[in-house]
Amino acid sequence: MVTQHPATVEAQARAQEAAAALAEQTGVASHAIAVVLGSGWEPATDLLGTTRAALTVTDLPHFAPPAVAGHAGQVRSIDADGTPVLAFLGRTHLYEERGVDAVTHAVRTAAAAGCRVIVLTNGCGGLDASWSPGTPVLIADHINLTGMSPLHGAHFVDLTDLYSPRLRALCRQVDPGLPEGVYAQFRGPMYETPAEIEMVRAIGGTLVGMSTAMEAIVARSLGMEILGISLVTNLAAGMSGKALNHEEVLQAGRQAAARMGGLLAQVLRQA
Ligand code: 8IG
Repeated sequence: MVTQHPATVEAQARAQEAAAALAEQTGVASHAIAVVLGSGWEPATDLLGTTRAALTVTDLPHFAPPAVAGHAGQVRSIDADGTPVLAFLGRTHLYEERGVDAVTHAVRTAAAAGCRVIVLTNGCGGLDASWSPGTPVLIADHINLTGMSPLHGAHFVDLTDLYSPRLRALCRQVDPGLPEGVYAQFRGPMYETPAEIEMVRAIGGTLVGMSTAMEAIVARSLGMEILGISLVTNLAAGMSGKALNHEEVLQAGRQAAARMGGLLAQVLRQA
């Protein structure tokens, strides 16, 4: 094994600390599957299983307080019919300017807590006009437009099949109508211009958001299997003739909660 960059060693040490605190505070020694619930996904949380313990993220070492309305900043240990699930309600984003290690601390903590599968969800804009707000879309691949990497040093990581074909097939068994898309991550916090959306379309992107790709890269570097699901909460800029706002994100989440919660509940039990 190639020597890890000191920044990786330090990030992993912080995650070990957080995982130890998590085990102590939840009374659950190890978790199997992690779920990160992004914008609009919070109403689906209660459908995943029985909550055994709930903490505020900042009760755990090295987590930043939430910066976005609709992000609860909670961590739950959920029993999904015997599968111990670690759920993060909300995440840290690049635009908070806490750095890439803050953005990926939950992923590293989940891996240190024993999780071998991670489900990354988000709210995003859609480039396919047939995806009305409230449509869940499986992430088939991503395009990283942030100009940043969450890895440190000469750490070469293969990203082929980053978003597990096995878990996507499982999702389509549960909900056969689910479309797939290619997620383009921007840094944010501004939404795109209509010209940027046309660029994304030209390079093969169909979803735009401000999260997920950084987390997926780190999850892969740690050997986790990754499922990505976007909730399209708005048509991408320039497509609807209307300005984008955060309230429609929360509204789309409430509207789609039952479908998303049911899907996640099945996946957690069968993954
Ligand atoms: I919710 O249209 C949500 N998040 N970049 N663009 C980007 N992020 C988003 C969007 C969007 N909608």
